[in-house]
Amino acid sequence: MWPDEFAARYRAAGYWTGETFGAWLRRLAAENGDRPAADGLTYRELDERADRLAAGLGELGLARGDRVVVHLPNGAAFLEAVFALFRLGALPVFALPAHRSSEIAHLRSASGAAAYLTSRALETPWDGLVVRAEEPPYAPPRDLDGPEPGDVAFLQLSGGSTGLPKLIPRTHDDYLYSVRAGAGICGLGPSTVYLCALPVAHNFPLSSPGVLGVLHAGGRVVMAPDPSPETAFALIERERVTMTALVPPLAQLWLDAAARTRRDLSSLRLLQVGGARLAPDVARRVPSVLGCRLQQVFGMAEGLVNYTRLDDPDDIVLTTQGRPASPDDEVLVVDDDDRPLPDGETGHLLTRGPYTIRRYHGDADPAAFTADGFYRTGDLVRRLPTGHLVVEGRAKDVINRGGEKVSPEEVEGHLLAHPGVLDAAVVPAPDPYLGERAHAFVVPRNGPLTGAELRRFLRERGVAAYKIPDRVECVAAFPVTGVGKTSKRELRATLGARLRGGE
Ligand code: J2J
Repeated sequence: MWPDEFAARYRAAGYWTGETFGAWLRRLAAENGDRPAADGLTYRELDERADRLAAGLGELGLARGDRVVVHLPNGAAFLEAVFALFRLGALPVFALPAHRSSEIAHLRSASGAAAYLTSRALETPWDGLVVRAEEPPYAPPRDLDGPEPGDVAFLQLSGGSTGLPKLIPRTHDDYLYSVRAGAGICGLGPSTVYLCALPVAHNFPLSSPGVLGVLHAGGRVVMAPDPSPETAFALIERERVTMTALVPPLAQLWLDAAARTRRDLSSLRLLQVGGARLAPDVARRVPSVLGCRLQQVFGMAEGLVNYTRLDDPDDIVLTTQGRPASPDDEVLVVDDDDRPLPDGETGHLLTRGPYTIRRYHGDADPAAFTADGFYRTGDLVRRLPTGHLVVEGRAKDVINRGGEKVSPEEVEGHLLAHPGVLDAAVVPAPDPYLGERAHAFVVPRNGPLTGAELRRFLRERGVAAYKIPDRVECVAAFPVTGVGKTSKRELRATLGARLRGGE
């Protein structure tokens, strides 16, 4: 993935330490033994279970290099499963709990997965090897060849780039570095108690510094079955949680609920918010209402993660999305012709570094990378002289629905599969709570169509609920650009104007 000279530099700098996830957990178990790791499991138990599950998965025929779709809710079983796969050198392909049959089928075909590791509550149809978390096929541990530190450890789903969701290959070396860097920035230690409220398979709660960062520091992970204030506040009180991570709409929900709760939230020291734009007035309420520090996190599953620092001045924490985790993260802000812009001007964010990919799995979408290996994030940012980035917008065709990324192209494809739909265009509509929601414009083929009917059609096709357009509107025709393409810009403007008109 990285040219030799870069790999050599990242090793020499101590970023890539040559450890695999399997060896890493073994070391943590030796260091932390009977200390609690996650959800009632000690470090040693997690390590032993990963060994026994790896052996059992091996007996079922899984081997190094195989891909396995992992579709599990938050819980210790997720950690057991992925560490078992890491030990085998098989690659987890991370699905989100919200995913349904259409997403699982896409992950399967894009990765060529050999098996599906799931739980009864989430399971979707799969023709082939299915392993359920309720019946883990443990077997006596045995020696396994295992992967190399430079091998791809897993495939993560891209939320960030235009088109159908792509798979992101992350190596043991690069991912462990991003986890260690994040753990240092957030000051994690053995007394850290992290509440995993977001779905653990997502890059943010998994690695920024998230569950893996807390394990690295010898801390304790508490898995929340859902991120509602009711569930989370009870866990914070009972487990004396010190830190958690949320997307902006949840932060808003928690702030509203915290003002009325009887739960004791006083153990909370740090709230990380990221995944989508955080409004400054919501940011401002975090310290006063929750009594803890705020950290903004602007990251992407492709790599680069920016954090505001714990000792940054308040105005930086409230109004920027942080600065890169690594001194060797290279960040360029460029104009439409890839010419670098001075600090303070808004442009396209390009990046490369010791934990940012240089290609997608199967070389999908090569245009997302420059000739010299920078990833085109699709984000429009402005850089301050301090190096902090402010996210100003987006150039890619993605809807960021409160942190959940929706590809309009994917949803349009599903809508076009309906026999009554001649054309479809999905665009973001401003929303005070989610930031954006999805609005589908549809041209019916013959006769009227209702939004309810189309939404039902998408549900029945097995599309995740968060991708189903919040509104569906039938129109006679789409506005077109000079070259005859559907003008999404004009459709977006229509929605914006309506909102301003109070419609
Ligand atoms: C505005 N937009 C943001 C922010 C991400 C940590 C945190 C988040 C993600 C994530 C992650 C944003 N303000 N604070 O992987 O490790 C938008 C950008 C970005 C895209 C990436 C992590 N934080 N975004 O959200 O892969 O548009 O990762 O390119 O899901 O989310 O989405 P994703």
